[in-house]
Amino acid sequence: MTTLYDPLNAGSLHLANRVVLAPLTRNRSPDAIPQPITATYYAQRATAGLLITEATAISHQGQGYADVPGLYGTEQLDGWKQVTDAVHAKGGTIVTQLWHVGRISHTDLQPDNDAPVAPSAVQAQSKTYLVDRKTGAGHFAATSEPRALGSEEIPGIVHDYAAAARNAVETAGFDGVEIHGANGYLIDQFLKTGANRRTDDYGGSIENRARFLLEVVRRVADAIGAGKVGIRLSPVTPANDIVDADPQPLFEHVARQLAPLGLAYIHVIEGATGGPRELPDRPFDYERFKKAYRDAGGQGAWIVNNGYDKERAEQAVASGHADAIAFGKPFISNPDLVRRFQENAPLNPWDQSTFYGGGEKGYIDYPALG
Ligand code: 8OZ
Repeated sequence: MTTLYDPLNAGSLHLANRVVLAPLTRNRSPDAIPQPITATYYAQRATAGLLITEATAISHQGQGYADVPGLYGTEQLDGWKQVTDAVHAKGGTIVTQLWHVGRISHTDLQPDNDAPVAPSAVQAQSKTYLVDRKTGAGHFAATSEPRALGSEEIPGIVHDYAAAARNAVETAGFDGVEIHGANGYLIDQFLKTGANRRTDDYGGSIENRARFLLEVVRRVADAIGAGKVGIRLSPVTPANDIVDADPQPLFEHVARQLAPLGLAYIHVIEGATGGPRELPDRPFDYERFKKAYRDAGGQGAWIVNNGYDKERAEQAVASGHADAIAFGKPFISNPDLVRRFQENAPLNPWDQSTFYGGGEKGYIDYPALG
């Protein structure tokens, strides 16, 4: 029987075990540059089978929050190289998450203070986080009204994903990338009817709404090799005011199209991101979703996330529900989570007040077992 602590090959990635660090936004990268404490934070967690970094902007236009990192500037890549060197020195495997927020942004964060871009000019009822440069004080702000992307602009954004992937692997030393296709950001906005009102080849039918996602995945795979590429999807999350009228056939189509591409893994958020696993008004059959991928020949690892504890995770791997499990909050407060699981050791509680922004406190000061 396969256990949570067995190794796993996912495309070109070799995981020492099936405990994965979920991507977690921490807002500690001023000017989008990862800091020395960022390297410490990830290196402390290097015993995970796979570390997925916090969401990282592929371009200035892809930025949506204060102090989140990027993959498009020299200093950003230098900062990330310190991170990957520190993780590799400890024998870890690390991929970075490629992020374009689309409409989940604010004019203050955009090039020339322009409107954020989106499939359609539909404002999200959502908040972003800004920092006053003069006082350093942070505050939440409503996301700005976006403008609809012209179809002639789309190839440039697809190119930005591929360029960021190349920067990540060739310059910053990452083992691969995860494409952020979840949580109501740009790719999810194209996928779902609540945000996509387009009448061109990128809107309307399921095939058209999935087109942007598939163009991005193919171009990134061409740039760095499909075996180094994963994708995160969230079929029914309400995060960032996103909704689809009929997610089951949409995601089964996506699964069938992804299957032949030879990706390293598919990473699925089950339910509401960081919230309930079951949403009575948004039913979804995850087994059918996975079956659509496997029946179409998909061989990537199947990683799941959302509210898993040790028992549920061990059970999910033993039963074949998933190949690996991503943990968020427990991994923030337990850098040695794998060892604690294996030894049945108690877990440190997490401090929600230090999740976003700040410095070392609540970031690199959670104790490991002696
Ligand atoms: C929390 C705060 C800001 C961004 C996501 C990248 O939900 C995020 C995020 C989470 O995927």
